[in-house]
Amino acid sequence: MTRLFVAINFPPAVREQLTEIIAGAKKKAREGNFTRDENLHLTLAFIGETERLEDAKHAVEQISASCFDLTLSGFGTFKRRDGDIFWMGMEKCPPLLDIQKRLCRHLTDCGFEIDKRFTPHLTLGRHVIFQKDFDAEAFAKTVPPMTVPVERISLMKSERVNGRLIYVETASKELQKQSE
Ligand code: 2AM
Repeated sequence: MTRLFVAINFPPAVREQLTEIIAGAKKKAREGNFTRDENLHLTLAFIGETERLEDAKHAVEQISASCFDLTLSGFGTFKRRDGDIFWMGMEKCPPLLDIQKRLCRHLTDCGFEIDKRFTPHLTLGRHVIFQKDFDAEAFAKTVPPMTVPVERISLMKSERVNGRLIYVETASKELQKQSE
């Protein structure tokens, strides 16, 4: 069985900036498991445990869409009993919603059960407990929005190696350049 998900990965320069943001957030946190630089991604669809890697590859490779820009902006938390999920948000992006919807359709057509609800977010930390005075809105004012070109989507394998979470790209689809 392989644990799979489809994601947008970010170029090193963007991950570097995100890692700086995480360093700032860490200072305001009492506890937290913050995302390592190489694991920063935006999940488009979670497939979960499957033996049908080839079908998943096929669904991802079928996607035909154009490159687009995504603007990362704002922060928030999903409340959890064992510490919150801390995330960076993004500005409204119709091409992102469109590609996510089409991807879910391809995966469903291939027989995968996919949760179609999509709350676009980039997870920066899990099990995070912030100091009482942490204010996500005030924190957001210290971080300018960041525009990122999206040129491919990736089928990712999630593995634990010696207790460490590792994500490996197993297939990808290049998006079309606007001029093509
Ligand atoms: P997230 O961090 O963007 O919330 C790989 O495990 C990725 O798949 C995670 O980063 C998570 O995305 C998403 N994921 C993991 N488990 C999930 C689940 N049970 N349902 C939906 N998405 C999940």
